[in-house]
Amino acid sequence: MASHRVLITGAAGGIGTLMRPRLRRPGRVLRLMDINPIAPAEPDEPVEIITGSVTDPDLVATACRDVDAVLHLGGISREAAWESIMDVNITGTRVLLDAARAAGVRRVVLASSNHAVGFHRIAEAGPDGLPADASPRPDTFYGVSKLAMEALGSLYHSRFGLDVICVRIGMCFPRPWNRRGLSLWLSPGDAARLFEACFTAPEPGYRVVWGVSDNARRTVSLREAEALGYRSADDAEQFAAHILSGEPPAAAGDDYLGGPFVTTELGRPNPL
Ligand code: 15L
Repeated sequence: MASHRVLITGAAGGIGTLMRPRLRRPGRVLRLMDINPIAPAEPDEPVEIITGSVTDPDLVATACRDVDAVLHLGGISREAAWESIMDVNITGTRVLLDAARAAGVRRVVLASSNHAVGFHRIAEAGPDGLPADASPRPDTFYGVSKLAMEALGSLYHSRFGLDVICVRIGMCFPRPWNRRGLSLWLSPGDAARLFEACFTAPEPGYRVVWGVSDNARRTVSLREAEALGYRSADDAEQFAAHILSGEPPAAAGDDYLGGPFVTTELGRPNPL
């Protein structure tokens, strides 16, 4: 599918900032939207900037106009009070999908999270890693919102035929920084490769895939993402010696995919 204009919500956030240079393509315009300030366009950088909330239907309708694909990163990216999670992550996703449908956008990529299934035990993940169709096991209100996001994506696919791909992101940072990261890291380069596969896969319909690099200690499956055309080029193992030399031997939630999120207090912002 041609992606001449791609809307990225949450463009000023951690992953949005990492993706901005990496999703640049000849002939493509990136439309960047965030409630927080977005760095202005570099000379000759083909970007359009929209400031405001994903919960604002009029603004999101404008943002979706003449767009080929949406990468929906906008939202709260950790545990928070139920009301704000519900408003920004759940209502925001519904507003986005509704605007995309009304504007005739063909494809939407939703940033889901490992915390949708954070209460799965790593030991039960199986030899290929936990599959993307593992049962819902949220670890926080945040995790619940990511399941709701996936459910909304399914609904808008079934009702209106939108292609919707939900990417359960592991940990997308410039480099892994703790033991969990050795299994769940999604390198910025791999994130761009995966999102590009999501934009270009022919007729994906509705999918849920894992978003991680092909880490030696990977605990989740890459089969579903590879079926879309994704090929990881990175592995967190190069950081293992450094990380393991500095980290205490055991941490809360170590047995679970969601790690420390499984013990965090519900509704209270947790450290990332
Ligand atoms: C997430 O879903 C968060 O968005 C990210 O900031 C990390 O905290 C990550 O999960 C994690 O599992 O550590």
